[in-house]
Amino acid sequence: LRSALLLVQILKFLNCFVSDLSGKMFTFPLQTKTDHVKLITSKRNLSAATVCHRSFTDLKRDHNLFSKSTQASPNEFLVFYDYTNKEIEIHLKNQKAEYRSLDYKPNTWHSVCTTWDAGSGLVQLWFNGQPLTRRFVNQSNMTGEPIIILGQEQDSHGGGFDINQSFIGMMTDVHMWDYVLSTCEIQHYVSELSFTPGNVLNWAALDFQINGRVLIENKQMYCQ
Ligand SMILES: *[C@@H]1O[C@H](CO)[C@@H](O)[C@H](O)[C@H]1NC(C)=O
Ligand SMILES: *[C@@H]1O[C@H](CO)[C@@H](O)[C@H](O)[C@H]1NC(C)=O
Ligand SMILES: *[C@@H]1O[C@H](CO)[C@@H](O)[C@H](O)[C@H]1NC(C)=O
Ligand SMILES: *[C@@H]1O[C@H](CO)[C@@H](O)[C@H](O)[C@H]1NC(C)=O
Ligand SMILES: [Ca+2]
Repeated sequence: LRSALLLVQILKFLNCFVSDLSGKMFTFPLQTKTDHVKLITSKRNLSAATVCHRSFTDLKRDHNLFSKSTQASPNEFLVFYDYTNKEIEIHLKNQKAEYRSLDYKPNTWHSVCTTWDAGSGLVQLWFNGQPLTRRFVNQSNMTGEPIIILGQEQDSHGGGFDINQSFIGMMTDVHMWDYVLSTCEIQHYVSELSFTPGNVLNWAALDFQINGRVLIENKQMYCQ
């Protein structure tokens, strides 16, 4: 028992634990060019993907929402808010799909789901449960060793952070699947009903490392 406890201590120290973050959120309270959370997955070679997350911020500048890089492509899969153009951009390698006319209110939770399929080349953003126009990007499978980061945007594989693109606020319910979710599944995710958790990243069994001042807190609910 003593050695088991020691092992737990060591694993906690190394921050390499698979945790159930249900009901929790990451709080990014500081503007830095360093603080971030790295999400770890063993999945490689995706021919399709869906990424969903909820975020809350009052930033009046560009910021990263989800940054997945490989050695070959720092923007292999990037969900980015461009403040100048008031748009959410989905970058896939060297191409992007731009989504404007969004009611991206500050100090409000927004759920964002992005689907992509290499076969059809179609990308689609779902903003607070509303499906937006499907766009075409001509990219092949995602291959290679990924680094997935919340809180900072990668200009190089695992680095190249820009303080003016950092995320300040709260994030929760980050999931990634290696297929395109059905309309029903996305609606269940958005409504916080039961859905099949991500098989690439699963918020309820998340393998992650915190770097810097990022806190794990309970989601703030209304007092019942
Ligand atoms: C992923 O793809 C790369 C290159 O296409 C290949 O070398 C590697 O074996 C593949 N890995 C898996 C787990 O399929
Ligand atoms: C992309 O991945 C799918 C599924 O893993 C595989 O069937 C297909 O051959 C891959 N395509 C290329 C061009 O590697
Ligand atoms: C997609 O890219 C491939 C390889 O670069 C090219 O052969 C093909 O014509 C492109 N398809 C479209 C619709 O742009
Ligand atoms: C970040 O933005 C501030 C305010 O616009 C600017 O003064 C500063 O030079 C920028 N820093 C970097 C590293 O781009
Ligand atoms: Ca950047």
